[in-house]
Amino acid sequence: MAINNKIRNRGRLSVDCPDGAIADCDGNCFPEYWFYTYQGDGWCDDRTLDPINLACAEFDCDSGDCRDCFGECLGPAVDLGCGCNEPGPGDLNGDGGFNVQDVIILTNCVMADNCSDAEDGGCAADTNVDGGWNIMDIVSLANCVLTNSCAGINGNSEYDLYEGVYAPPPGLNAVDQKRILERVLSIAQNANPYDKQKQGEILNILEREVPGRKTRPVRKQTGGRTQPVSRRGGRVRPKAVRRQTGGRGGAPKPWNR
Ligand SMILES: [Ca+2]
Ligand SMILES: [Ca+2]
Ligand SMILES: [Ca+2]
Repeated sequence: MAINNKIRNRGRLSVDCPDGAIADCDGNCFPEYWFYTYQGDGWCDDRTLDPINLACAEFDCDSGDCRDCFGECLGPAVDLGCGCNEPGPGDLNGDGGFNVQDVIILTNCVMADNCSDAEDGGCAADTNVDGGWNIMDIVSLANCVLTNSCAGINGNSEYDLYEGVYAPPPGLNAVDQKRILERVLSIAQNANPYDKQKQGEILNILEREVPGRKTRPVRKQTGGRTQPVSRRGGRVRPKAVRRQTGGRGGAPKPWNR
């Protein structure tokens, strides 16, 4: 891409910068090469970590780096693998989080062989993203809840850092949730993926141990849809999160004007 095309709309901001510098969205001057380097590099440069801010119309919302899946600049919507603003794999109850409640719903639909009857065609239940539904999905979900990495399976590891995403359900603390999931894994990991007896054992553990469990199997197409993730309120963009670390070295200061 030609440099002059990459830095779009340069000069529109009425800020005097030294020669070789350009003003960012906040009117701070930075060396031109910062713009070549940061605009459209796949990282959202909204001054969260580095001091430069390219998340405005003048820089095409950092050439799209800071747009959400609906195209809104700095918008809250995320695509976790089952569509923009839809619950992603592992979030079977569509509440935006991943915990043992989701494991219960998953185990129920695996046992009933009806995960694909859900409104999303079984996308949320296919936690190992192989197109099928069996004990391996239970293993994958239990493991990713234990390691706070369920959204990362679909390349959305930033979402894994959102506040409360791995909170256990009401009435259960994190220690007990961990213990229950480890018990589930101790059976599931060595089981034939289609073994109904093992699936039943897992369900028994969950039903005994999880308070206020919900046994509804999966959302049906005729049922009311749970609210999209970002309209629940309380969901915020992750703070100070990068997909990589250390790629840029120390953060320089804006140039003096
Ligand atoms: Ca960028
Ligand atoms: Ca959930
Ligand atoms: Ca699967």
